[in-house]
Amino acid sequence: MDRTAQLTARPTDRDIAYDPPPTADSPHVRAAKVLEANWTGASTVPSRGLYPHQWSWDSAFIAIGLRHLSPLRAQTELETLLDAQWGDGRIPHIVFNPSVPLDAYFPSPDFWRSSTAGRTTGAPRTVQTSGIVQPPVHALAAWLVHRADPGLSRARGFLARMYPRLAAWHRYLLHRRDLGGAGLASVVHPWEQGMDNSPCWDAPLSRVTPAPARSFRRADLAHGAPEDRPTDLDYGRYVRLATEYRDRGYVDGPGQFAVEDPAFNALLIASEHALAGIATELGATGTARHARAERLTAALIDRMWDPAREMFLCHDVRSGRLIAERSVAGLIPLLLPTLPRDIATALVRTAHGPHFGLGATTRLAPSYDLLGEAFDPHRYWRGPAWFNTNWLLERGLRTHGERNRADALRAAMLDLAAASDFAEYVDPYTGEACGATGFGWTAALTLDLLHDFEKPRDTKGGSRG
Ligand code: 9WN
Repeated sequence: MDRTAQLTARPTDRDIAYDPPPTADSPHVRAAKVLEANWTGASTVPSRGLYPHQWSWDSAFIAIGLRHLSPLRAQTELETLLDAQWGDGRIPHIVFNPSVPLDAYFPSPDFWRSSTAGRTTGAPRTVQTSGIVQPPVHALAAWLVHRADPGLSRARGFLARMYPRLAAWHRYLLHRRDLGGAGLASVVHPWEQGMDNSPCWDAPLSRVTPAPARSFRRADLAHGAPEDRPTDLDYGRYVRLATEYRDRGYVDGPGQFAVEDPAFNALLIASEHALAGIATELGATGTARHARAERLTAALIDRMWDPAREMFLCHDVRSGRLIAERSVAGLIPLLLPTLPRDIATALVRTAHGPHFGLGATTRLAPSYDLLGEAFDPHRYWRGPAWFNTNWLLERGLRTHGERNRADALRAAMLDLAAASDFAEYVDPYTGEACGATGFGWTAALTLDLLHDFEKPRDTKGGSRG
């Protein structure tokens, strides 16, 4: 199997071939209802209350699930996001819905001021966006969406329109964001990596002077449990970093915060393999992209692999040191098909060992080290389990032949997603629902996991491709 196929292939060898057909209250129907309720006509919000706009990596995961309901809507989801791409190639982390009141989410468009502050970096004029990015899951999503209905995709010229934009996005990350000089992409804000409040950011953030709490008004505390959300001090630092970036016109260069993260870079590499597949589908050759993905994999290992902890760590570009915190981000490179066997085996061991507890103490992989000092099973990205990271781990386990472990993780995800009413995140030990319910990517990735069970088993091609 070639590398793109390996990355996107779904299991063909499960013991259970059929699931009962969907009924009114089956997880399939309930997940579809969540996506219906969160659909705005051109894209899907992560959550109607807490996150009422379009988010970048959420949309990529949502498209991956949506393709099973409506390949057209899945294509539209990605097209809407990429319509807001900046001239320098960046895909913004939020695309604002102009009909949502400004005070529904902070920071709102009047904070980012993309069309004015981002003028020199090519921010779009007609749509308001944030100025930072999120993990590059998009090429992988576009490829999976295409494969759900290649006829429709070809008829609409979906990949032909996506390819140059996705290529520009990767170019932006690999050039403008190579702040460490190792060929890997850096994030310049914790929101960019997607795991906002991870203890990995505590050390680099401690160097940032917080913006005064009275200078901004948070909207997130009105939803869910305020004690689970980041503190005002954390928000002060998030605001300071975003303000400084905005005030220098969103031009990339040395700032106060620059971190190379293993999950962000692994997703970039996985997406580079997917871009190779897209290039081939469009009649070009994917060889150079596969080769680049392999070089990036080698750089990731060289720069971030910690043989003693048997996982990847974040690299703080400002201090030049690895950040000694175990986050689920350090397991996500398992997704990569060309990871050396010994590293893949070590990652599987770590995921199932005392720090993450899979198959033993936890139901899903926690976002952070169970034994870490900062661990808290309910606090945002400091311990709870998210469905997108577990979905990536499930793929990684399957990619490296860990079929039984992947099946167990998949079963636990399906169980907890439905039982938690498609929660944003759950307590990793008990599965208790936390944050918003009716969360977009939880519903979408549930559909993706379920998809296999609703079709006769295809013993040759795989059905979740
Ligand atoms: C900031 C939308 C996003 C996710 C992130 C998650 C959270 C935002 C916030 O919600 O971040 O981007 O306000 O906390 O951490 O992963 O994309 O679901």
